[in-house]
Amino acid sequence: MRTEADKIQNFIDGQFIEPVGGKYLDNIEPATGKSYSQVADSDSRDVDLAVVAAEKAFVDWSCTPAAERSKILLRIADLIERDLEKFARAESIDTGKPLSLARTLDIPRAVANFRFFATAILHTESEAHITDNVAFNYTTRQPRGIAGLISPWNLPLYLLSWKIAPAIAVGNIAIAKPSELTPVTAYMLCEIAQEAGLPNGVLNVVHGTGPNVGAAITAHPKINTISFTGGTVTGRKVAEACAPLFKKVSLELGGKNPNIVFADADLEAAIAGSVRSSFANQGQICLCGSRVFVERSAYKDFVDRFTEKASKLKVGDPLDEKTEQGAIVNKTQLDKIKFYVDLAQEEGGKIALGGKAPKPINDRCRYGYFFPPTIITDLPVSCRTNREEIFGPVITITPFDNEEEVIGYANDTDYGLASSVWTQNLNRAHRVAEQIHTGTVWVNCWLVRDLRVPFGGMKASGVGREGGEEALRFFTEAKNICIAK
Ligand code: TXE
Repeated sequence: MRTEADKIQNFIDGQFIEPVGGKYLDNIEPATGKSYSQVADSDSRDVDLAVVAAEKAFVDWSCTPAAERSKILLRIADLIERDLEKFARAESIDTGKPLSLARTLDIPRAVANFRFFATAILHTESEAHITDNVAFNYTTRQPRGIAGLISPWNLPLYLLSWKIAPAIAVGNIAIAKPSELTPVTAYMLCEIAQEAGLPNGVLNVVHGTGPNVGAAITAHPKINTISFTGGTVTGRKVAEACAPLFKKVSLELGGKNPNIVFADADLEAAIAGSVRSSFANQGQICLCGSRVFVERSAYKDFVDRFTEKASKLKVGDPLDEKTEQGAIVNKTQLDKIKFYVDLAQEEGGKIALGGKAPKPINDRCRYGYFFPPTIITDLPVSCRTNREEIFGPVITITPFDNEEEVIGYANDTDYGLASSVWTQNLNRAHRVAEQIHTGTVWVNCWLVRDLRVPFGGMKASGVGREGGEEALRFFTEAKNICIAK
């Protein structure tokens, strides 16, 4: 299996092929800042080829029995699991995340995505409605056709498989575009799909930039379903491109998630959970709790202990087994993080931890993109640092005096993706969770995942829900057949 130092080609109609324009982009390893492979720099001509293959493949795949589709998806899951270590290493090199995180989170969750949807399609219920003495209605759910699946760089295989698995499980064809920054695991997935016996053309992957490939996918009249995960600004462009063509669209966008700690919480658990939710994957998870609010009576104790714990996170070479904080995905993102740390200080914030790029990690990583866990206090709630998504290991901590106040703080953002509440008071947990405007509220936990629950954001964090039944419905078209009695 090729994972490094190679040309990452497109996968269309079951074949690895050169992009029509013959161009490639450098694929940079974040930990070293050096190019280590080349990725196809495709354009609309490659998307056109994928659509031709997709139309052809749809004829048979949409009629393939669910049990047969299920078997192939289960095989894909088994094969990723067989190669888990290779996938984890490839993803660590490609993204800069610690190998241990890729091994325990991203890749196992990608396996789980395929297994879940492979079996979910075997257990769906059909709906029928009797209309008095007048008619009998039954609803069919048919695959929609060709789905354009566009994903970001932070959890490449996990997020792409979260889209590919339900789309093809219900009989659609997938045209996927991974982020041009992290293309390797999508490439490896295509090899696995071939080995698993997925018919040619059912999964097509077109690599390249957003403006060249992503925009061609959203503009293509024959791709009628778009599932997008990425930044809010890009999400708006996707929505604008899709609206005139009446495409069905799901948008999973950014977040500025509140993490609320009440004084009655189990502080030990809240601190451990908050260190994770603040800094996992160097804070580059849309669900990270980047705004921490702590009830004033526990504030000092929390800040001291939280800072102490975060200071012990080992920033290092992502491939080192002991590393807990790897590299930032690229220089642009690193510069963005530095910009916000400067801005926070201009806005009156105090740096309680971090704030400056570390000394070179080791010789291999001398030119890598590293930034340490950074904690900022003393900022007003409504400042830019507290409102705009940074997407890095930088969080703010703010005290609050009562429930009403902190609910106001939590909701004082354009985003509404996820939140956490730490308290041992059950009534309070329910009360506060009800009033926070986010698609997910975790109580005394973070990132716990049940694939059956609806997942998605409110406000600028997106439109639509993924996961379980929601995904099966998103990727199918309901039709009602009404028969007169
Ligand atoms: O994301 P983009 P970027 C946030 C984070 C980050 C910001 C921008 O704050 O700093 O988004 O990061 C493709 N039409 N998140 O620039 O551009 C692109 O090639 C169609 C949050 O990497 O949104 C990639 O495949 N597609 C997020 C995908 O969209 C387009 C995770 C996402 O890239 C396109 C990552 C276009 N016009 C970043 N332009 C999360 N919520 O998980 C780009 N793309």
